[in-house]
Amino acid sequence: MAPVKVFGPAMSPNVTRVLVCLEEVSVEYEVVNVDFAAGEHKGPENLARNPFGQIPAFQDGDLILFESRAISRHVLRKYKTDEVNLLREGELQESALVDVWLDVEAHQYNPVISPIVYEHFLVPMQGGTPDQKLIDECMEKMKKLLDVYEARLSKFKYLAGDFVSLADLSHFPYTCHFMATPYASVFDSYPSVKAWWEDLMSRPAVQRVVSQLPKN
Ligand code: GS8
Repeated sequence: MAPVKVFGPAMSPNVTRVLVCLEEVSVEYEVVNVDFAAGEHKGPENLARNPFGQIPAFQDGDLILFESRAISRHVLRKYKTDEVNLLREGELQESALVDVWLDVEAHQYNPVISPIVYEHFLVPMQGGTPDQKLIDECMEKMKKLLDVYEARLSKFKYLAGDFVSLADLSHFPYTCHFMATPYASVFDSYPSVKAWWEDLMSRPAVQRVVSQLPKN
């Protein structure tokens, strides 16, 4: 069977999210680069896959998808096994809690962490100066968020309960980059969050993706 295709560079966080899911369910995949510098993401081929001209896009046979969290859910639903059920499908309460914490990641965590990563790494790469005021504001919001995460993770091993799920894994891409910034030490004040992060990083699927990423 032809491997599924993921369009976009592996190091781009929303692409990384999809790769972690594919690794978790052991599905063979091909990463097809989309050259941002050449504007390929806004070209007709990528627009046909993702009408917003963004990455990632994804192809599984006839099915073409975009939006990394939707792609991730598709992958985990289609390729789930009895051992690897990272959406907790078939368990009404557990899957509802996975949805809750997946939404927390998308709507609370991502908007706070992504500007820090963007300002710290991408802005200088593009010749600009990081907006320190924005970083500082996001760091203040980050601490408030981590208070909530610490309370949750001091009661449960993972965000949705005592089982790992997409809700946890979805935090990996931006946190991985964040951990290479000088701001990473904020995690030291949150022992349960730190233990959770170390546990996620020790997962073989996560490590296989890490090995594909350039070192920051
Ligand atoms: C966000 C995709 C996105 O912002 C998702 O897939 O989760 N909600 C979407 N992609 C960025 C690259 S960062 O990984 C992108 O393609 N930016 C170019 C643009 O917006 O023009």
